[in-house]
Amino acid sequence: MATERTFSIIKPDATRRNLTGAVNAVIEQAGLRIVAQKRIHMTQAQAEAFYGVHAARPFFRDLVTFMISGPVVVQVLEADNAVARYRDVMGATNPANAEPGTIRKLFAESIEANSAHGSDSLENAAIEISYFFAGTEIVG
Ligand code: IDP
Ligand code: MG
Repeated sequence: MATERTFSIIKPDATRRNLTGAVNAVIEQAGLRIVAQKRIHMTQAQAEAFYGVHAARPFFRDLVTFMISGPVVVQVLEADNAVARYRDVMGATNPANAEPGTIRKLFAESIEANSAHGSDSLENAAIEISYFFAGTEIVG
């Protein structure tokens, strides 16, 4: 299996509850390496661009408002099969449907405030990583 990099966000509901370390422990225990990480407060323009694919969805406005409601931690995660592996580690979008032990089952407050973002494809991972990180900030 090929080594991949995926993009992760620890969302404002998790940073607000001081869960950055707890989420990172789940990530690391699953064998994903955190090869870049920084805490930022997204601007409205950044959040709108990042979630642009969802612009037509009914929850888009609320999602952008939520994502700029507090700081987030943006990360690059590296592992064999990192994209699919991190989707598994996060669990289903709706925490009610997430498997036990996943980040969303453990920590999410709701389908919106669901504690984590993870890229859905290798192609989107590269786009999302380059949106927030310079190559020199990623140390594998
Ligand atoms: P994903 O994060 O599991 O990939 P997406 O469908 O890409 O899920 O949705 C992006 C984000 O939008 C979700 O993580 C969640 O925060 C929010 N979201 C998705 N569906 C809903 C919904 O039905 N109501 C409110 N927020 C939603
Ligand atoms: Mg998605």
